[in-house]
Amino acid sequence: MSDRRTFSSKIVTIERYILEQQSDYPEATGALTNLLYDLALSAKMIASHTTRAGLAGILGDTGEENVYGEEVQKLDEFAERTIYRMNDHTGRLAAMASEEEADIIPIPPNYPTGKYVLMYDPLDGSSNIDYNVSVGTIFAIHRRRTLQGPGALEDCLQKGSNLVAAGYIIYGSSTMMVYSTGRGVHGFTLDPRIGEFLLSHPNIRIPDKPKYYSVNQGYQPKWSPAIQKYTAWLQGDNDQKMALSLRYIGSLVADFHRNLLAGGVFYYPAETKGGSKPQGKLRLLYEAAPLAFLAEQAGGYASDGTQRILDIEPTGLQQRVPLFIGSRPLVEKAEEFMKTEEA
Ligand code: AFP
Repeated sequence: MSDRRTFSSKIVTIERYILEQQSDYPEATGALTNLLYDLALSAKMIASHTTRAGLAGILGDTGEENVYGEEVQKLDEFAERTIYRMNDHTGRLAAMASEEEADIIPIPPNYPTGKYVLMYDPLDGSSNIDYNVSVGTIFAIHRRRTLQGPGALEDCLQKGSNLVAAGYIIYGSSTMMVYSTGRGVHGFTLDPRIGEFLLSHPNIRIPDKPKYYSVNQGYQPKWSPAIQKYTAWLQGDNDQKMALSLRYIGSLVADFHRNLLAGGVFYYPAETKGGSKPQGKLRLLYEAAPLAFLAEQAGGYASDGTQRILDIEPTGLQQRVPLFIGSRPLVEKAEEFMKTEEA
């Protein structure tokens, strides 16, 4: 018989972990705890589809476009519906907002409303699905601002520093849920044999020594001189002769996750020189702010090049922002380069 002491780490399910965290707050009603647990359950349902995507014959476009004019894939729809149906009736939410929808998603009038709003990108990186590349779900939770009744737009248009919780699920070689309620970042890996998320990455901190820079270098001709110089700096044009390796998947959750664990910077800058993306591509509320919350909780930082992402007051659900995110010194370096442009 094997020695039981060989395995020193405890086996902790996400359910138990979330509950234990709640017990530190005697005033907590359990609404946030249950909301996070429902998201973990949604993740399992979505993961069961992403892993069978090819087999189930659900690959391919639906032929429709989302509010940004991008093609919607069938798995997007499944993820969207799953998260909505898991959360519309629980009495924990005042409203939801999804990257796939132009307006806020109200709670049906026959169900009670609650004190939180949930914003989510149901399946980020979905253009990669057909190629078996990792995709992800991103979520952000705010406390509602309005006092009662149905949730309103102003409940969703809050800056990232007000976030109560945020996280993502990555559907990759394994499925992981990574989240923070403002007390560190914790990662759980789904054991498909037992259908449980188990704590695998407690208290994630971005390593001090960065390894990677991540950017779509194909757009380089459209970058401003500051971004060009910053990229050269990352490639070794610096006093320390520190040259980082390039890794870019084109699936934000996967790129962010790798750099969170390995150290590095991801950026999606604004395009100049007649480029079609003057504000970059990524959405403040569904992508930049929740990941910025996680980055800061892990000792990193996120900026739009001139200011902290978490300090940006949103003006619309679909607002885009340039994004620099990851190891703090690397993101601050980007801000330094951007300042030279302003001067
Ligand atoms: P899709 O959901 O259309 O695949 O877009 C993914 C994404 O929003 C984000 O996950 C990536 O970081 C980024 O776009 C990749 O964009 P580029 O293809 O322009 O590099």
